[in-house]
Order: sequence, then C-alpha cells, then structure tokens
Amino acid sequence: MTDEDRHGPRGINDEAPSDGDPYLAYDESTLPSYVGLPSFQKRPWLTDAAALAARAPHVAIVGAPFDDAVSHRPGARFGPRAIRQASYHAGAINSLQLGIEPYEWLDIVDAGDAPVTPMNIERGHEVIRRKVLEVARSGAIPIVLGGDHSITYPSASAVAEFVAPRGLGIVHFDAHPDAANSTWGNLRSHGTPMRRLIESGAVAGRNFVQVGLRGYWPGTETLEWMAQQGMRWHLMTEIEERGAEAVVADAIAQALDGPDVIYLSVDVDVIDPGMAPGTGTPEPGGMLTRELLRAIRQVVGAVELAGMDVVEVAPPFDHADVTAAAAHRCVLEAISALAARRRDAGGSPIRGGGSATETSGGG
Ligand SMILES: [Mn+2]
Repeated sequence: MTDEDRHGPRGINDEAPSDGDPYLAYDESTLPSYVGLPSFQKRPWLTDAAALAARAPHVAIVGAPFDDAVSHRPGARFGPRAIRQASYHAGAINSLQLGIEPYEWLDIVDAGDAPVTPMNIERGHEVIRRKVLEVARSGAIPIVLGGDHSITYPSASAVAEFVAPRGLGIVHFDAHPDAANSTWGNLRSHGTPMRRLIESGAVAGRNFVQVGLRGYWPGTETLEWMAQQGMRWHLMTEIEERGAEAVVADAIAQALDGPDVIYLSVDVDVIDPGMAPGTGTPEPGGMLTRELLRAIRQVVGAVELAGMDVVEVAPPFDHADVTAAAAHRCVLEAISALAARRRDAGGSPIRGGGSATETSGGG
C-alpha cells in the first residue's frame, strides 16, 4: 500500500485507519451505497453542461424518466431512480467477468436526468434529445436509463447527429421490434421509435439489427415494412437453436455492415419475465439474464460504442428489485467492457475520477 493510498479515503475492506479521525475515514464515494445521494454507483453528479464539457468524462449516465408513450402498464418513469439504487457496491468495482477495475481506465460521471415533465411526449423527447447530445458533445459516451422505449428515438437521433458523417448501426435487444407506424394513431409511442429512426435517416434499415423477438406482435404488415427497409432480426427461437453467442456475432456483423460505430439499445423485456417481471409489456420465453449480460460484453467488446440505453424497467411491477438489478448490471457490463477495450487497445489507466481507493461492498 502506498502512502497516498494510506491517507486516502478508506474502503470497507481496508484495515481500520491507524491515524487521523476514524470517524472521518470514509468519503461520499466510499460510504455504503444506501448512504447519501444515489447517483449511479455514487459517481460524481454532474448535471451542468459547462462542467461536463470541462471534465470531458469517458462515460456519462443520463436518466430519461419518461413513460408517457407506453401502450400498456405505465411505471418506467421511475426506472432511472430504481436502476441507480439497484447496487450494493460503493467505491471501486472489479469486474470478475473481465478482470478489470473500470474506474482505473475510465472517468465515469452521472450527468443526471433530462428535465422531462409529464403529459407531453414531444417536450419529453426534445429535452432527452438535447441532454443526450450535450453529453455526447462533452466527449462522453451517453448511457441512458429509461424510461419507456420511445426515448430511443430522441436518444439515438442525438447520437447519430453527433457521430455524423459517420454512419451509425444499432444493435437492439427486445421482445418486440417497436417498428410499428403508430399506436392508436400516436407516432411517438414506445411501439414506434425504430420506424422513426429509420424514416428520419438517423440509421439505415439494413444496419438496424434486432435480437430476441418473440410472442404475438407485430402483424405481418409491420414485418413486411421492416423487411423492405432491409432490417435484420433474430427471433428468440434462433437463440434457442443456435445459442446467443453465435446469433449476437451475426447481429454485430450486420449492424457494422457499412457503419463503424454502434448504438446499443436494451429493452429489459428481452429477458424472460420470470427473471425481469418489472416491465410494462412482459412476454414469456425470453433470454436468461446471464445470457444478456454476456451478450452485452460481447457487443461492447467488439464495436466502437457511441451510445447505449437500457429501457422499460417499471418498478411498480418489480419484485425484490430483480429487474432494476438486471438493468443496472447491463450498464456495469458495458462499462467494464469499455474499460477492457481501452486497456486492450494499449490505452493508459487514469487516476482519480472520484474514487481512487480499493474498496468493495461484496456480501
Ligand atoms: Mn422495446
């Protein structure tokens, strides 16, 4: 242990301090996850655009607490808070899956929530679009916590605008394709964002790749439209037959067939509702949580990630926070894979970023 470490904030697995005031031994980042403000993983809460631009973090969490566009059970507006709280870790984290401590390689902040208000879909989408664009322009990869899936329209539009003229591919995990033209006449529902993204030119249909589709929706008219756009999709039955890893490898190649950067959209309802019941339109027969977490490591490890969202966590229908925890780990897996990419590309570790000491809240 170095001198610097000895005099820095203590983690819960460090020995008791032998000097100084023991009652001041822990700072905000190393106190337990249930103490203090629930920013994502207790990362610095940095909502101001100028401060964000000055810091230029590698990754910024963005909340999109919006669910005015759902067709069935509401509640995803409470998703960002539930996901932020679904952690028992404080201080540094160590990915056992990837053998890396992400904060040693990436500066990660929580940029707060887009300033949505209820009962106004257009306004909600516009403030989400602006917030995500602001984060992308700071140099950070935005990781957006939904919110219903309609938020992918403004969020991925902002990322597409930022990366232009480079093309953007989308890998989309979901039970549903969300590519209908309208839902009871509404063009901005959570059943339509993927069609809007293709129609607006934000992403080419042939680079829009969906994984995990199943159930009884949509009808053939929508599927025909999707095929006409060149969209590629992989049904849950294909995962059952070929295994997720082979299917996800195909999805990555299809999304990158032209573009060289990827937006990853994860609807938590791609997971079987037995493992993720807290969602608005549950569809039995989905992926295992562990399959999805592995798939996220696979995607983020293989592509240049420009943005990501995790959506449709509806806490009122959750049990024991199991769905929120799955969504939270989707984010941690992506962060860990981003860190591993930086390391494996010969990048340098960083110091600080809010918590430099070794600590963990295992148990
Ligand atoms: Mn969806």
